[in-house]
Order: sequence, then C-alpha cells, then structure tokens
Amino acid sequence: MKMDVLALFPEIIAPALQTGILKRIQDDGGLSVNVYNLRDWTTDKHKTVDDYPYGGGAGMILKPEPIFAAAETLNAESDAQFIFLTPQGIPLTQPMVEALSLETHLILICGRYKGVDERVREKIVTKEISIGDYVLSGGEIAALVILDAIARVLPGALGDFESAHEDSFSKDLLDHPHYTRPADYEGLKVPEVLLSGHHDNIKKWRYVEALKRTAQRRPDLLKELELTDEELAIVNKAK
Ligand code: 9D3
Repeated sequence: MKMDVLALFPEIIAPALQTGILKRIQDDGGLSVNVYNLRDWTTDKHKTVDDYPYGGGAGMILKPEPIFAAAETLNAESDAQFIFLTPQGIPLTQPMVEALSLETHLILICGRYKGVDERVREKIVTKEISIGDYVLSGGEIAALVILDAIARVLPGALGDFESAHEDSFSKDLLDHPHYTRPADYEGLKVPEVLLSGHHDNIKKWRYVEALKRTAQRRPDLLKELELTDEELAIVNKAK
C-alpha cells in the first residue's frame, strides 16, 4: 500500500512515521508513505496556499491550484483514492479502516483554515472523512490517526500471535481488565481466578467483565449483538 499525504504542516506528521508499527511496516515494505508540503506546489514568489472567500466572511480558503497540481503529479497512475480530511466527512470507524487498508494508493489531503475551494471536492476528492465530533485546528492529526489505524491492520503489522488469538466473540466488546505482577500491590489484589491456572474459568471471567464494562460504558455497542438470556442477565445487572 502506498500513501501520500498533502499538508501545510507536514512536520506534525513526519516524526510519527519514524516510530513503532508505522516505522516497522515501512521498513518491511508493507507500506510506503510520503508527506508533502502543499507550499511546494505553489508558483508565486510568496508561495500562497490560501485566499479570501468569495462572498466575504471570516477565515481563509485553500486555493485550488496547488492542490490540483499536486494531485496530477502524485496520481500519475490515476488509480488513487483521494481522501479529504474534514469535519464534514463520514466519521471514521474500524470497518472503514479495514476497507481502506485494501486500497493500493491513498492520497490524504489535510485541510486548514476555513476549508478548501469546493472545486477540489468536485473534481479530485473521492472520500471525505472526519475522525470524530470535536474541532481540530487542521487535518494533519486526522491524517496521522488514519495512517496509524491502517498501518496496524496491514498484513504483517501485528505479528500472527496477537491477531490470530484475539477471541473472535469478544471483538465487538470493550476489553476486560488486565493485570500483571505483583499479585498483591500494597493490599490491592489481582482477582483469584487469574492466578488459578484454570483456563476455562479465566476465559469466562474475562468475557463477563468485558460484557459488564461494555454495558456500563458503551451500551450502544451491545445493540448490535444478539445476546443470550445468560448474557442479558449479566448486562442488566451491570447497568
Ligand atoms: C465554521 C465551522 N468549522 C467546522 C466545525 C470550520 C472548521 C473548523 C476546523 C473547518 C476546519 C477545521 C479543521 N479540522 C479539520 O481539518 C479536520 C477535523 C476536525 O476538526 N474534527 C474531526 N475530524 C477532522 S478531519 C479534519
């Protein structure tokens, strides 16, 4: 998979590509990322990327020319998906991340200021994505969120153990609690069942805790699941 990122502040994104899974998957050849400064596609001596909105009003608008010029260069093979990061986009979900991870070439366009000239949306953009209902100062951090989320689902990113051994039935629930040593930290004890070595009981305990936690914090997630009477009893008690 190839990803190009067009941004006014590429320095927000670049260092994160040099660490963790994002670095490893690039080193292993599973992902190729390039971050570009939109200013590099300007042609005037002041490297102008924005201008005042027609019709008036506060705030600046990203000019179409540098974005069209960058798009032409970066999409020489004409097979890329152009993703515009914007608060008006479809809210990002894990199924969207998984679908995007199957693409061969993504070009992420990061907005800044008030937005982008509408003709960019009409002629170039194939998908508009938001990362949630809060206001950022630009699309760079949203692009990084998408890069990170995609990188970790690419083949080879996690190592087979973690991905293959994730319990399939608990994947739509919040995580159960986790503990590590010591078994007694200043009187705070790890639940006995986890020390018992009884794997069926441990599995059951973890599932019940995940259900309870999901019922308390994210009841919306449970609406998607078909729960048994036993599971419903756990959920109703947790509320
Ligand atoms: C006046 C209306 N504002 C929208 C709430 C204008 C505006 C604010 C912030 C336009 C752009 C931005 C910058 N945000 C992004 O570029 C952005 C974003 C976000 O703010 N929240 C969630 N996802 C994203 S993706 C890109």
